Amino acid sequence: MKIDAILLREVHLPLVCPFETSFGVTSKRRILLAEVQSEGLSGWGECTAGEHPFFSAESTDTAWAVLLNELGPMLAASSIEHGGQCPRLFYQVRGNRMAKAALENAIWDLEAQREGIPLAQLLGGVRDSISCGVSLGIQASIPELMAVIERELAAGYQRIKLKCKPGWDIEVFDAVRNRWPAITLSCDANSAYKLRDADHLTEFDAFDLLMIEQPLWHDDFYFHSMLQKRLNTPICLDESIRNRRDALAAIEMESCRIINLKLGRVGGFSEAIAVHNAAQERGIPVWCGGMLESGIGRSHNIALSSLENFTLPGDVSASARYWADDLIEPEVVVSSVGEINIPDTPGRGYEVRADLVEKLTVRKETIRALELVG
Ligand code: OSB
Ligand code: MG
Repeated sequence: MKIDAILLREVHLPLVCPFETSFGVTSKRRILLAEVQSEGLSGWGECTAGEHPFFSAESTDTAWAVLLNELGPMLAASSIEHGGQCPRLFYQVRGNRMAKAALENAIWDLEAQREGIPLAQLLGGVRDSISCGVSLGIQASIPELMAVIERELAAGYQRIKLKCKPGWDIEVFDAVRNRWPAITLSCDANSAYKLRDADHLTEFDAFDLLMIEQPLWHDDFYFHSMLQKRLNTPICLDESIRNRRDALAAIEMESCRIINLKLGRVGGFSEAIAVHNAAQERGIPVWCGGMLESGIGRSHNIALSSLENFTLPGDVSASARYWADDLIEPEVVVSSVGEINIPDTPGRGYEVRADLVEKLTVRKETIRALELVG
C-alpha cells in the first residue's frame, strides 16, 4: 500500500471519574492518535502509553518523540502491505512497544478496510460478542466502593476487578465477599507488593478470587513463580508480559496461570496474536486488558477479544464509563448481560468523529515520505 501521510495527534480527554491505582491517580488522559492515510482510506491507531512512565517506561511524551522521529518516518518510507510486516520494519527500535502498536494497529485497520472485512475477521476472530468485566480503581472508602460495585453489577458486567495495594486489600475483599458471596471477583495490585508480603498475600486465598493480577515486580517472573507455589489463587501477569517469549517463560516457570493481554504492552496485533497462540497451545487462558483507551483503542481491543482463547471477561467496557463524549460513533455499549457485540462492518466498525478529534487536538504533526525529485 502507498502510505500518503501519517498524522500524529495528541488529544486531551477528561475521564468521567478519576481512576486510582497503586501507582497514582489519572483524571485526564493525554492520548496520542495515529492516522495513516493510504489511497483514500484512513487507518487509526491509539498509543496506550500513560501520561507518566509509571505503568511502563513509556509515556505520552516519549511515545510522541519516538513516533515522530523514528517510527513514523520508517513507516512513511516503507512499502508494506500488511500490519504483520510492522514488527520487522520497526525491529531496529528497541522497546517503545506502545508507540509501535499505534502505527501497526492503524495498518491492520487499513488492511481490513481495503479487504472490506471486519478487523476481527482479519485477525482470525471466532466470536460475535465478547464478555465484559470492569476494573474499579481504589476508592475513598469501602461504602463508596460498594456503591460502585452495585451499579456495575446492575449494568450487567460479568466480573469485578478491584485495584488493590497494602492497606486496600483484605478488609475490602472481606466487605465485598460478605455482600456478594458468589460474584466473579479478581484483584490487580500493579506491583504493589514484595515477596516478603507472601504471608499476607496467602490470606487472599480466603476470598475465592478468580486471579491476583501482577502482585510483585513489574518485570519479574521468578519471584512470581515462588509466590504462585504458595497460593491457591491463580496469578495473572500483566506488566511482565512484553512478548511471546515472556509468555513462554512465565508459563514454563509457572509464574502465572492466566495472562492479561494488552495490545499496546506487547507492541501491536502481531505480537498479541503470537502471545494468544502460545498461551492457547499451553492451556493458559487470556483476557483483554484496558489502558483507559478512547473509543479508537477500545475498538481494537474489541476486535482482538474475538480470538478463541479470550475465554475470561476482559477490562473492555462501555465508552460511557470513561468519557462524556467518546471519539467514535456509535459509542461502545455493553448489553444487560455484560457483552459487547463485535461489529460486522469493514475495519474497526466504529467511525472516528473527525470534528471532535480536531477540537480536542492540542498538537498535530504530519509525516510524509520524502519525495524523490528527479
Ligand atoms: O493494570 O490493568 C491495569 C489502567 C491503566 C493502567 C493499568 C491498568 C489499568 C486498568 C484499567 O486496570 C482498565 C480499563 O478499564 O481500561
Ligand atoms: Mg493490570
